[in-house]
Amino acid sequence: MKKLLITGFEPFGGEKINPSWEAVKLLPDEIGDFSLTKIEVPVVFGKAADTVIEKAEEMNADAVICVGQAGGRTGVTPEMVAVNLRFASIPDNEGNQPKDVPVIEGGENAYFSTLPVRKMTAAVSEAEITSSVSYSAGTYVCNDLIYSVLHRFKNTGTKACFIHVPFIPEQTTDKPSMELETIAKALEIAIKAI
Ligand code: PCA
Repeated sequence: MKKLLITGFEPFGGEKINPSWEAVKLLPDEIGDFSLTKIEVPVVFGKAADTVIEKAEEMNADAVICVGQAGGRTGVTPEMVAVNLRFASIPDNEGNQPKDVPVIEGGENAYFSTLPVRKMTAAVSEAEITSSVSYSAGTYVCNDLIYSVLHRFKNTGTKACFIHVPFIPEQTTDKPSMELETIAKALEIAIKAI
């Protein structure tokens, strides 16, 4: 079987849970051709990437999918691109708040995802779960993580992408949300489409 590292984040920004890790935890240990390794990642610039890269190297992952919360989005949104920019409007979980500094000094301006995000999104939409391709993962820790992973595994057999997911109903009264089980189902469908 092929090896997939799938990651979710710890809570941040005053939230008590992060639907990304909650959904990843619900996934079966095998999906399609992949056996899954799941880890929870800190919401800390640099540390998130170090954690994921170390694990992906150790297990010699064929694919890496990082999942994160994008509060306010209505659907499951695979990210097409990551940019070499850190700009935090709130501090990360260790108090860092970088403003307009690169993720990697001298790195490419941007990287495209190396997993088939358009195909993955289409499969999720076909199952009648709200989903669209996103063209910005922001400039916070999620972008930082996927930029670093794409940089590290450029021109290797390890393919990667990021998927942002909405709040779950327990987190909000006035923002869009999606049931946790639906988010997990969407991730499963996306993985099957790779
Ligand atoms: N979402 C944040 C960081 C952690 C998470 O789940 C982001 O979109 O950058």
